[in-house]
Amino acid sequence: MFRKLMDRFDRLMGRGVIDEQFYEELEDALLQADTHVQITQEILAELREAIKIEKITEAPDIKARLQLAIANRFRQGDAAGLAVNDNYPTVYMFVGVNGVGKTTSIAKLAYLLKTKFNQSVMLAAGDTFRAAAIEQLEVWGKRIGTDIVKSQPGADSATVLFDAITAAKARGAQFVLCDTAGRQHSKANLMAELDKVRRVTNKALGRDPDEVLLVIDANTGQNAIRQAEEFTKTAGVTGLILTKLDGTARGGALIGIYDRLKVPIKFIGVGEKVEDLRDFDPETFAAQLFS
Ligand SMILES: Nc1nc2c(ncn2[C@@H]2O[C@H](COP(=O)(O)OP(=O)(O)O)[C@@H](O)[C@H]2O)c(=O)[nH]1
Ligand SMILES: [Mg+2]
Repeated sequence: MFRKLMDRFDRLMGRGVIDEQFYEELEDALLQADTHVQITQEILAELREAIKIEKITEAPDIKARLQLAIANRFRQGDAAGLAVNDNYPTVYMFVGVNGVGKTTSIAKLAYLLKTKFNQSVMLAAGDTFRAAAIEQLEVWGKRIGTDIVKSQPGADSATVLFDAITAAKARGAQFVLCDTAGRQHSKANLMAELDKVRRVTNKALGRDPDEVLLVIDANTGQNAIRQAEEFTKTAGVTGLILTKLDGTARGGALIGIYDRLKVPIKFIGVGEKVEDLRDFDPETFAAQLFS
């Protein structure tokens, strides 16, 4: 993701001096990767200070220190993992705008829960907006071997989720993963509908969904942050899933996302296959940004 940034960094280091031009070009490179202006300033300030105090002079050390400065902005306290409720089923709702990877992420998580943790999973085809969306989830369900609760296209999404939770209770399924229709965060009525879905979930479950996971396409740059802000305000988002990190040059926007939203990143998506879901770990993540 930061290949370009690093190429530039290497060229800069080839000049052999750490001067104002070095910092200016580094600033430019960070901004081009869509890093927030203020975060860019923080990273540069940390790097300047470290170079001075720790007396760093060698290029590889400066590079490592830059990576650390970036990794430091991905730290999110002790927010790792997903909430699991002993009172079955644990319910996760997936929200986000169209095409970000909600349905694919549901398939990936279902696969992970099933294969790695040996849990029984129920899928809820809550994206009733298009017939293709229901079919897509069905195909994944068959492939992974999980039950699915669905309805007709155009049916009430909240009802599907209610039925899925009820069915999961009856069958003793441990997890319900709820798909929802893509929503533009700017449309107030759709956001209100999302709130209704949440309330219905509450009715069927006796509590809020255990996680409301906002799926964000890492390629959307600063717009990803705006989506996240809006959804966090309206949909009670508890965690983020960042997708398509396998092909983005704009991931800089994600640096410092926790500082701004206080919503932790739970998983990252690195491809289109069910195996392509990874835990989020700041250090590993920051290291990958440079590979
Ligand atoms: N390369 C890549 N593609 C992804 C990833 N996650 C989802 N996609 C693709 O993005 C497209 C939209 O995904 P989908 O799950 O249907 O999005 P939804 O509209 O939010 O449900 C599909 O072609 C997926 O295969 C990812 O992590 N990496
Ligand atoms: Mg979908």
